[in-house]
Amino acid sequence: KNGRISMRRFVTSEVSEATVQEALQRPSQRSTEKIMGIVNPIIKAVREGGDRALLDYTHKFEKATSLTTPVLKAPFPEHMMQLPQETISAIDISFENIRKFHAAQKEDKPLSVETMPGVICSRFSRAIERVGLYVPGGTAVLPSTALMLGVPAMVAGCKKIVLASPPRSDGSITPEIVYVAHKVGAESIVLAGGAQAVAAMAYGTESVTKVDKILGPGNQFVTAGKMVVSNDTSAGVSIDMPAGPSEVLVIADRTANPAFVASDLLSQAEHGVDSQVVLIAVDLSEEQLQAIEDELHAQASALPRVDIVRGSIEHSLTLVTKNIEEAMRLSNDYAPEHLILQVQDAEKVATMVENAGSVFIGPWTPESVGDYSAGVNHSLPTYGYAKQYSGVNLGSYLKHITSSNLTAEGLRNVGGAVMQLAKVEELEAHRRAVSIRLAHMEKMSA
Ligand code: HSO
Ligand code: ZN
Repeated sequence: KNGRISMRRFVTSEVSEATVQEALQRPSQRSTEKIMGIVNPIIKAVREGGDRALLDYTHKFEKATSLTTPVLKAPFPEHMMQLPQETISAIDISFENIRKFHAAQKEDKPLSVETMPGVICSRFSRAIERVGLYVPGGTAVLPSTALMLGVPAMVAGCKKIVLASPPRSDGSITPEIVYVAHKVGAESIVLAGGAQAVAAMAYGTESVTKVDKILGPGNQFVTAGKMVVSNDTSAGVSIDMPAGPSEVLVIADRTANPAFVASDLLSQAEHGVDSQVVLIAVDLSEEQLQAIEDELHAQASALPRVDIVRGSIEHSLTLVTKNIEEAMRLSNDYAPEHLILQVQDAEKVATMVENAGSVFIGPWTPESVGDYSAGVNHSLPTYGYAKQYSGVNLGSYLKHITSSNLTAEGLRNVGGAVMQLAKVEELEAHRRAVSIRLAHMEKMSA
């Protein structure tokens, strides 16, 4: 329990590629079958029993037995968002930076292309009308997650923003979350967590507004709940992305400050015992590796959450590579949620990134700035899903709608291709929808 806090270490040139790959395997999640066995009945109960079932679960799981209504409707009472001035300004600064960065993701005008003379294809976007934003409870309160999910919803123009977060055992909700809900213009806060909160937002209850999309991180029950409801066509709800434990991969070379490197590894490690922490050390000497390990132990020992850190550091590792190319190859293969580059010419190295949720460039950019206040989103793909998913962004709250608009000339230009393909597919009505118009044009001009 009091032993040295240290990571396993592999020098890639001294072990097989298989060993490296094995070491980089994420620990497998608890069997989905078992989780589904718990989650499915909860979802069914809330879908059928509405508020009553939702409240029962909150009484049971959150121990919030005094809670008599599962929803807090806006306008939220002042006394529920009383906060120290420092916290208010910190939230306000972060809110503004996140707002700016996500507002910049708006297209200034619908895109429009004339693919052939008279054939105009356009695309415009509309906000998803109702979104449900899940803000996890658990070992830490996360008002920053409310910001990361709520601000882009506000910027996108979603008409109904519903927040859900498990209440404390006295039935209350952290004032920081209420304040953020107020700032983003949320219509309500669902005082519930887990799969029951997800089900309530997916199907709606007497007092919970049904939503069109559910976003936000959560534990395995929340994630499983999101998968179930998004697969139920009768719910008509989509989700942001699959979620797993949070991760960071730090690439450090000889120019990196060992104390900075250790502090970044630890800020991820303190999230939870299942957090993934990987260090790729590029051509570091034994002394430099030792310096990082000493820092890691010393800094970790002084942390309030040292027990959680111990748990996550246990399954974390250092890979020592020969050069930055090898490091980037391993990183792209791992596809980390967060990638921190503490290397020479970090900006140039960033151009080599193929797979990552969010990248933190250079010595003055700890992940924490992105977690809270820089403006980038912290709701990111984990578990290797950075290979095919983007983190939450403005587009997560929009649908893109396309339109075509042809002139008579346009139809004359493209009609031949359409009719020929319709013929190939033996869809005569398709072909005639064009030929009937072309014939009409001819008649008119005759
Ligand atoms: N690093 C977490 C986000 C977070 N950090 C919230 C602090 N609070 C996942 O990206
Ligand atoms: Zn974090």
